[in-house]
Amino acid sequence: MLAGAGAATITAKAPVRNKHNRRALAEDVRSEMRWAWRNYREHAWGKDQIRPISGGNESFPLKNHHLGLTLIEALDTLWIMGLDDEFRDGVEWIKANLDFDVDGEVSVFETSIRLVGGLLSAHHACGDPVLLAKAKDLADRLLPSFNASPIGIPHRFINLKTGALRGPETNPAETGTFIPEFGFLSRARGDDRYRAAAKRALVSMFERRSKIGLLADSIDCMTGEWKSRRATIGPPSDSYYEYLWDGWDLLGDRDCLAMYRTCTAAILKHQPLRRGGDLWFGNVDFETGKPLDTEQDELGSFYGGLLAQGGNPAVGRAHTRTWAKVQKRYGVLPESVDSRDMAALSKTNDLRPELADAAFNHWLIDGREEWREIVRDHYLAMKRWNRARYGYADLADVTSNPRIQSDHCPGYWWSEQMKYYYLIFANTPRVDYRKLYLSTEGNVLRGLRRP
Ligand code: DMJ
Repeated sequence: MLAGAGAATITAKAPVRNKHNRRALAEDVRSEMRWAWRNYREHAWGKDQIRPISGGNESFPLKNHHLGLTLIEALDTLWIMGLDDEFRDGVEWIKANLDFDVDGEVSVFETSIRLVGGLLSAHHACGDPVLLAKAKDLADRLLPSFNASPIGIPHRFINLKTGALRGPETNPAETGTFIPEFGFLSRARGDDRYRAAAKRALVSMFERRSKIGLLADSIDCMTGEWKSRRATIGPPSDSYYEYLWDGWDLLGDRDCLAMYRTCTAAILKHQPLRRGGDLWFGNVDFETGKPLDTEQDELGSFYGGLLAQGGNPAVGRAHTRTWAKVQKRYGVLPESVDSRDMAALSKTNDLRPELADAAFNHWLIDGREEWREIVRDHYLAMKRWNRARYGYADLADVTSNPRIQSDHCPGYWWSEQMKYYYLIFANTPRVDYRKLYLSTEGNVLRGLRRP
C-alpha cells in the first residue's frame, strides 16, 4: 500500500519551545494511541500483532499460538497516558486468558524483554498480584535455558512446555538482556534465582572479551567459543551494553557498573569513526580493532543516549546528532546506512524507536530543546508515512515517494516510541521523571506514580 494516501496529514511542525504546542503534540500522540488501540481491540483482540493494512493478525514470539503480545506491550503506555479503561480491559484479558503452558518454542530474549517486562511494568503501574504471578510463571519457563549451560549463557530458543532447547550459537544481546526484568522479579518475589542467572550470563560474556576489551557478536553458549570476529555496538550486541549500565542503574550492582566502564572504554578507544562533523561507531575486528565495514545499523542509534547516561554526554550527543542528520535526509530512518555518505544500505523501516529513545534519554539528562525537536520530527514523519488503515505499519522502502508500507506492526511500537513521544511532551504527574527507569523495550520498572 502507498503511504500518505488516506492517512491523516500534518500541515505544520509545532515549535516545541511553546508549551501549548507541546501539549498539543502530547494530546495528538495520546489520541493516535487510543485510535490504534481501538483498531486492535476491534480487529485483533488477544492476538499478538495486528496487521495494520489488512486488519488481519500474526503471532509472535510463538509460531502458531497467540499470547496477546501487543496488549502486554501496550499496558504501561496506556496507563501513563491515563487511558485507564483501555488499561483495565487489557489487564482483564490477561487474567481471563493468558496461559503460557503451550507446546511451542520462543526466543528467550524476546520473550523476556517483551512479555516478562511488559507484565512487570503493568504490575508496577497497578500493583495487581496476578500480573506478577504471570511474569514469574513465564520466567520459570525461561530459566532452564540458563541452567543448561555450563557457562550460564542461555540457548536462544526454548519450548515453553517441555523446556526443549535450541540455538546454542548466540550473541551478546541474547546473552545479557535480562538483568532488570529478572532482578525486579527477584526483588518482588524474594527469590534471587532470576537475578543470579541473569548476572552470571552477563559476567560470563564479559570474561570472554578480547585482550583489547571487545566482544565479538557470535558465541557458542555451551563452550564459550567465539563464532565470529566482529565487534559492534549495533545488533546483535546492542542491549548487552545497555543492560550493563541498567544493572547498576536499576539494581545498584557495582560489578555491572565496572563492566560497563571497561566495555565502554574499549569501545571509545577502538570503534569511533569520525567523518567531517559526524561521529559513528564502526564494526571492527574484536581482537585487533581493524575496521571491517562501513555499515551503520539503525538499531545502533540508541547508543548516544546510553553514552550520555553512562557519563560520556559529549560523545553521546555527537553520535545522536549524526543520526538526526540521517533523519533529516530520509524523514523515516532506513534500517541501515553507509557511514561514508549516509546512503541507505537497507531501505526498509521496521517502525524503529531507537533514535527517539536516545533523544529522550539525552533530554532527561540535559533538558535541551534540540532533543524534543528530534523526537517531534520522528513522530511527525512516522505519522505521515507509517499510518495505515488499522494502525501503524513498517515501510518497505523509505526512499520511494510516496513511501511503500508493509502489513506489519511490531509489538515494541506500543511499548516504546509512543511512550517516549508522550513522556517528552506531556509532563505527566503519573511519572517521576527523576526516578524513571525504562528497559530496553521501554517498559517502566521504576518511577510510576499512582494517582
Ligand atoms: C526492541 O525490541 C528493543 O529495543 C531491543 O533491544 C532491540 N530493538 C527493538 C526495537 O527496534
